[in-house]
Amino acid sequence: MDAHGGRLAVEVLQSHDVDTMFTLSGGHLFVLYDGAVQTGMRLVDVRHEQSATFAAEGFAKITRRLGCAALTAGPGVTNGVSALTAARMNGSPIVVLAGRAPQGRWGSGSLQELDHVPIVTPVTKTAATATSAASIVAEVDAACRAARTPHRGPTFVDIPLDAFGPGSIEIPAVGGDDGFRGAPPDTEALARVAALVAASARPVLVAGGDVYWAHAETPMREFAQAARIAVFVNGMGRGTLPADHELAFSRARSVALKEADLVIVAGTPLDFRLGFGRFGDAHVVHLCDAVSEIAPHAALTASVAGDLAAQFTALAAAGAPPGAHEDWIARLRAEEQAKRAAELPSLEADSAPIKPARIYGELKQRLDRDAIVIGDGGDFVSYAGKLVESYEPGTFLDPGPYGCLGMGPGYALAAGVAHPDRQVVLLLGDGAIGFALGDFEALVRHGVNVTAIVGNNGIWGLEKHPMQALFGYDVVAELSPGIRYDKVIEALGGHGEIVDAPGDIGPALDRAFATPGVSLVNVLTDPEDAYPRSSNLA
Ligand SMILES: Cc1ncc(C[n+]2csc(CCOP(=O)(O)OP(=O)(O)O)c2C)c(N)n1
Ligand SMILES: [Mg+2]
Repeated sequence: MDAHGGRLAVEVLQSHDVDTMFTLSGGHLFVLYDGAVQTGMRLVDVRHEQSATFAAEGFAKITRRLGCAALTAGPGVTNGVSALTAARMNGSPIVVLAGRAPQGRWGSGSLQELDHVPIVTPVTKTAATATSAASIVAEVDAACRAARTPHRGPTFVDIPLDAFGPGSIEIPAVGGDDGFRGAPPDTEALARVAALVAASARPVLVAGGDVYWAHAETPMREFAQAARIAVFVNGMGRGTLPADHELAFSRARSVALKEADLVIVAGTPLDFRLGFGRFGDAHVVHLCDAVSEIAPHAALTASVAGDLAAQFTALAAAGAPPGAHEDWIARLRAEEQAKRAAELPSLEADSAPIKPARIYGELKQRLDRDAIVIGDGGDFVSYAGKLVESYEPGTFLDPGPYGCLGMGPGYALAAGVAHPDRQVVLLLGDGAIGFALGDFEALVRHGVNVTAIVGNNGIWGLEKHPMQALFGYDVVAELSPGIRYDKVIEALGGHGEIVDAPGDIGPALDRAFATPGVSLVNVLTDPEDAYPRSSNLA
């Protein structure tokens, strides 16, 4: 087609099913915006490029489609680096396009002149500069393909101001699946895993984000059912098996991983969240979407790389001897039920100041099955990870292993844009809210339905309590107590409430859910309450 480079870039994105671009304005991007306007690409603008990039990642996480952000040259790109890194660690498929100072005058000191590629190369799958209209088409198409191909991740293309010149170029066709599902797995390796399952007495499956990205939740469930295997989920794996499925467990995790004789970890790294892959005497199997993801540091009995849906389909066909694992499942169910019974009082606690668990006791009663819950904070969000149940894929979003605070408003914007008809709940620590507070203006302006809840303990709780435990004192962990974040949201055009009594939480949440647009319930919580955790900096 005959068009300028901005339009060509957008047409390529659209051929990869991208319909939304998150951005913050900059003159280096005007031609790209013109391309978006010409073609009906939705532009959603924010107040900080970190939020634009997190919104692109959140959009990908929620929709399992490519996310896209456009960042202006120089500071726009460097502001996006933390979010790009998070997307890399999460294997989230996003394409980040950027402006760039003109190549014709490179080195003369143009405004915002910076070579971004060496900066983003370590935190992206691919990073390149497009140097002409033809190169824009080729590079943006390659970036989309690389981002979508397992193991997925962020890609980057910057476009110099003087490379947008018109061209007459064909947009490459994206045919069917086009290999984006990953390579067919090795059938012999799968047969070894099936034999381990058949020989095991106490097997456990841990399913993570790549099961979700691979759309493998149905074959995963069929495998779990056929092999009668207990399932735990983490990260974006949450909801791939509904929390109320008879084989879904969460509270029994430490017992399960300690006593298992076989631990199959699928679609998630054997990182600090999984004790780096050391599970007592168990055989450890790592099922990955690509060879690059197989843990190099763990003592693996077996590993398989390739399309996770195909892996589970093959394993489901093998099944397991009838009755082989029932005692084990009953043992875990008893543990699960005992732990859940023990936590019930905290969900109803009437103590003042408010304990964070009580907030979740109230929230759980009000969440729809498909509510999208986003957690951005320390201890307050750790409670959410434990107490909020996920019933559908793509409904619980946290920062992932990179742990970057400040992703919440960007993710919430993406959720609100992608699913205007669903509950979107944004859980924030009072420390975390400071990173992207300005982007509540973007949430209000774009008219998304988001209910934010702040666990306001006046401290960086996840840092203060561990430093106390390690050093006997703490520094730089205090925030001003009782800040009226509810009034900030009112000033920005949303609905705000402050709550300091346990009995008022529920009614405030009801009003917040009933109010269209952005609401924020600012709950003053007990700074003495520390989330019980065994390690902090693993
Ligand atoms: C960008 C970034 N900076 C710092 C940290 C370190 N950090 C992790 S949790 C935390 C405390 C969070 O405090 P808050 O959001 O108030 O939640 P609380 O623990 O008090 O519930 C900090 C500072 C981080 N993970 N990310
Ligand atoms: Mg706090």
